[in-house]
Amino acid sequence: MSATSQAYEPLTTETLPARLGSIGAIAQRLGGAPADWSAREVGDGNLNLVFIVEGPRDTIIVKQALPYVRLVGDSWPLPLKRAFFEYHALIRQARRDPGSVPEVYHFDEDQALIAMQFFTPHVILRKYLMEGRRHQTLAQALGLFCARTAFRGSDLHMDTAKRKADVALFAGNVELCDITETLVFTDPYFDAEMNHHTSPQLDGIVASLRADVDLKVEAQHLKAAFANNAETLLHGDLHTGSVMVTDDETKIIDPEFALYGPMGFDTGMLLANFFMAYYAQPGHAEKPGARTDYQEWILDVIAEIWEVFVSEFSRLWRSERNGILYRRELYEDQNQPLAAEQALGHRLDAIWRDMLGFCGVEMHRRTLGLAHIAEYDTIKDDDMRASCEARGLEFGRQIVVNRARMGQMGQVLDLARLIARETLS
Ligand code: SR1
Ligand code: MG
Repeated sequence: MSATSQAYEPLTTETLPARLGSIGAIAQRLGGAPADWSAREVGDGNLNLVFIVEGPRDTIIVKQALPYVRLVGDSWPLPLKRAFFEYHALIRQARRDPGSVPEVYHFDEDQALIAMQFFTPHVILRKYLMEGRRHQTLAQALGLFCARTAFRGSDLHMDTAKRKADVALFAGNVELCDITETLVFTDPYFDAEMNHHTSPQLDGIVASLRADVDLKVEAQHLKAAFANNAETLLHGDLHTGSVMVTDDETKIIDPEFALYGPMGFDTGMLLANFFMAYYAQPGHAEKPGARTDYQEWILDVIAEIWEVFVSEFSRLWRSERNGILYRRELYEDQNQPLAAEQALGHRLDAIWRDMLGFCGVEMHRRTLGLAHIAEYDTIKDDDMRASCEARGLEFGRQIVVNRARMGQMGQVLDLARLIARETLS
């Protein structure tokens, strides 16, 4: 039984102070008595309850899993244990990239509840990008987070015993892996029950994507990589709704989909969400053409995230490669540092190719599947929305199918620009 000595029960704004009042870590942080605390529910994600709880001394976040998918309702049950995986991912991410994620104040496994740091005046990055706001250090922070968590959570850095134990621990996050396997890699490519898209405008392109043999073969290669290649501990759901920013800070939240998977996955998902923000800009422009410069800024951010990723991953490869793989005995210790550089180049090429593929399928599923994105959904004019979405779909298809032949970020960005300018039939 948990510290609250109760069987699992979802919190409400009314019950929260009394139910959490006896937990020392929470009570001390909030200050005063539970009767002095106020709570509001602000969860706008697809799965959980999220409360902002304010006390006389401090304000915290209390996140609690629900036993079902909030977006769909209780017809889709979902285990509470996802809070356990989120907690374990958060404490690992805090070690691997200090300061990037909320500090955990209290975890209650029975209540599927995490009390953690409240970021204010931060806003969700997705909203920030829709408003056309710029940020100086965003790419640096995101590139570092992706590289540090990818490298330090992998067998390039971890010893055998810790690594095996951790892979076994996160292997239990079965249902959330299943959501990604199904919603990202399968559903967009056939007429799945929960799919929806802007219709009739996108009907033609949707039919052609679902008939596209090359695309469907590549999508299943990517699914195989996701399911089989336990290279590192991933965030698992790193989109722009999982990032909070002020004009000079960047924080990463919500790693409940954490799993061991391929190194290019988190960066691919993240860049997909920037590319969709890029294609959505005409739908948010104050007047035609008003967001053209801003679109270029988004492409600059994409390029810088990848540049920072490569540079930090390479730095860690040279300085912290103490794990199971690519042992120094074989390279540096034999006075062959160039051999280690050769191996690094091969690993980065593989991450790059995977990253492009995951980026493309994420762009498809956020347009055709169950869970869409606000950048597109808030464009009221159906024709305008369809025009933005169709470009994202086309770009996604190109990078999935041609990723083995796309060697440079410049080439990818030129393709994005070309498709943005194209007259679509
Ligand atoms: C049923 S959950 C749908 C989506 O919401 C989450 O944020 C994940 O992205 C998941 O795929
Ligand atoms: Mg989430």
